[in-house]
Amino acid sequence: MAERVSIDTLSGLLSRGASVKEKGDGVVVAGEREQPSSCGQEEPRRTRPKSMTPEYKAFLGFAERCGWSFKESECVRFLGLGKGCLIERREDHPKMEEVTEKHLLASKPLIVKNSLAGWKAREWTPEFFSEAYPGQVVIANDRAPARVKDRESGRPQASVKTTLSQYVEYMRRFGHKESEGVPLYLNGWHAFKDHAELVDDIASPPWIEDHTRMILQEIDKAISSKNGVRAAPHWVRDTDILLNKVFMGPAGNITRLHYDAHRAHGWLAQIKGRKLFLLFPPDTTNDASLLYPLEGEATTQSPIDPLDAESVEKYPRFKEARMHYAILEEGETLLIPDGWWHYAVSLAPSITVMRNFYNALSNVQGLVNLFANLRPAKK
Ligand SMILES: O=C(O)CCC(=O)C(=O)O
Ligand SMILES: [Fe+2]
Repeated sequence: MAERVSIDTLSGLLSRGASVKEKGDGVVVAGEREQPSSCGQEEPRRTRPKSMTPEYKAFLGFAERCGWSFKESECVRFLGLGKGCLIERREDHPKMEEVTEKHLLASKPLIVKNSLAGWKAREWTPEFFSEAYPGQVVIANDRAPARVKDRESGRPQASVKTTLSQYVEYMRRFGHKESEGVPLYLNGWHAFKDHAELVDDIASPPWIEDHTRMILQEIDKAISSKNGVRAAPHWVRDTDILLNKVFMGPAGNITRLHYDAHRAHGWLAQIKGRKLFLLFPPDTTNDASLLYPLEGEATTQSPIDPLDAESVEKYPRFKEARMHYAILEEGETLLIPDGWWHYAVSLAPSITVMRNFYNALSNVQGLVNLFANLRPAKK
């Protein structure tokens, strides 16, 4: 198990090459290395290299080139990735049927501005969380998603177990100094499972046709009539709630290029801060494999870092991929239809709510397949 660590050791741990333990899935957990007693003398200087993932290095280079002022229109020029296509953005609130047809069925991303009207979550800040749930245990990662390939290359994802109050303090202090290493990302917190009251602070966007709960109920009926046993009470509600997540962290937190598992659609609501999203259409995965999907990973991922010129050179077909991009601003919601590749990097301290969802007309099969593979436990 991961050891719980304090704020003073949180970032230092990774930069000092903390001891790591396997947790499965290519994820390792950082624990404080035992220090010999210093007998009142100053601790010897550590010589281990600083923790600096290639992705974070690439982000810092990008931020330098932009002078840390990221304008959407200029991003593409700084990326040096050709023209790209700005993701459609709407100011009005589109009708649900229209979004289903033009975006879910026609597979086209969309951003809706001012989409958080009535959400109490608009008042969320990192401090709100640390005051409301100071002792909540959370795990922060130096990169995401986890990759088997990282483990093979000897640089697996490192994770630190800490409390929300420690993490928020860490976030407040984080200043992009080399000595701090990579910003740790709180990207796997199931906030709504741990604190059911938070569900009241958000709402499903009225323009999104989300049938997830209904489909789960049908699956529940089908499984229980087939096996003659009822599933655990509340599993439908619990499974549904697990599809919602809160992501929080400093500028420079990165989600590497991937697409979401089980054919899920996703929406991401930006509560605080701004995030650069780079998206690539599903057909990039076909014969040409413009994104060079990695073998053997739990989720479908690409080895390409779009912010890193060397990585882009190394995978020459990538230049043919049609990039769609946007900076998601506070109060905006991004819809990513199933199969769309996406890369995200926080450009400022950020809080995002994400939900994966299913729709009866488009991706329902993904959810059915997921549960069709379940077998009743052997007696
Ligand atoms: O970091 C983000 O906001 C993107 C997260 C994401 O795409 C995911 O967890 O599947
Ligand atoms: Fe994703």
